[in-house]
Amino acid sequence: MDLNTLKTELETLENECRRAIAEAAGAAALDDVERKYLGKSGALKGMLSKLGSFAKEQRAEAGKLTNETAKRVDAELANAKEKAGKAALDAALEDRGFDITIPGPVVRAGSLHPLTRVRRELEDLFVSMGYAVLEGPEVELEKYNFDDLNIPADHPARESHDTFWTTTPGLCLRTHTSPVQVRGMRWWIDNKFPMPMRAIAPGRVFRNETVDASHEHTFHQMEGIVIDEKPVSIAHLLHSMKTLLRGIFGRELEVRLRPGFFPFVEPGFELDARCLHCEGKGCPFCKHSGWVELLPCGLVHPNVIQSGGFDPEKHSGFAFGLGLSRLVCLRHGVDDVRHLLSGDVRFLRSFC
Ligand code: FA5
Repeated sequence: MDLNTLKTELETLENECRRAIAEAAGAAALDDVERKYLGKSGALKGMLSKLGSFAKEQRAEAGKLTNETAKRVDAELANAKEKAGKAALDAALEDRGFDITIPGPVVRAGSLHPLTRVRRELEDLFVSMGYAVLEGPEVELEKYNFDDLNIPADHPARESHDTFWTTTPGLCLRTHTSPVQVRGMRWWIDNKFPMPMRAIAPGRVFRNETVDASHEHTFHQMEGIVIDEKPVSIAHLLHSMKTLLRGIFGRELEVRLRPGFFPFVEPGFELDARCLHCEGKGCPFCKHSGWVELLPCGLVHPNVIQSGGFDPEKHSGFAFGLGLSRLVCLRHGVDDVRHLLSGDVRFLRSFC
């Protein structure tokens, strides 16, 4: 074969291909065309087998002509396939009555629960003051929840905590975060951490009590404890409580301190904050008293220091048990503590 004959044959084949492509209806038909002309045993591949019949000096030119034809047909085919794909999509969309002008569904971003936010803020604040953040178990031994906290077996404080007992004797759902006081002291000593010991322990607590706007059966507290070899006074305690409230509310809150009784502190105090819902006028949240019981605290009782493994002759300290759930309500204007763990998305969305 000579080059002119090859050119004519290629031209005829290319025209035939273009016609076949133009006539093919849809992607499947185009696949058939591809197989017939460009496939392994297709017509254009067959042309390459004829190259052996060319004189040596013409062989390169003949190969080039054949490849160029194959490339043009390939491009034509790719173009046709793209158009067929688009046409198929348009037809499918048309069929389903799809309207691209209708706005899509709104994707709502989630956000952190206000309790989580306030807890993290408090953790940052206390960590910046050198406190460690500790955790304790929610299912707690009676020993840590009561005995080691200087609460005698027949003490009314056990009743007032309305404990959820498990079927295992001596095991309950913790009624407060105070068990972490003793656990924390032991952990501090075991790890030979330097004094003073400063720690907070935020967490969930449980009480079997009648619920109302300011009382939930499941709520959050944050324990705080400082133990030092140097004498720790009520002035240290008050300074820390004021720093805590200023850090959370960004301003001085009106607070009042009154004597409070907890067997694990001596002396003990109740720090109340002026109710922000009613500005002190009285509402269901503050039980119409104008004040919200927020932050009981006191100097750690020597018996508790002893249970923790420190020597009460040489060590002293203070502790507090912040009502985290109530604090979140006060800060965010939530007038009923039961909203916090209700799982109601309308409530949660108001914090997005
Ligand atoms: C205690 O739980 C003590 N362990 C606190 C403490 C720690 C005192 C260290 C001294 C030293 P109380 O039962 O008062 O104390 O609870 C502490 C705070 O938790 C309350 O001031 C209140 O803000 C909050 N709280 C108590 N009961 C509920 C409840 N049912 N629902 C929501 N918050 C509550």
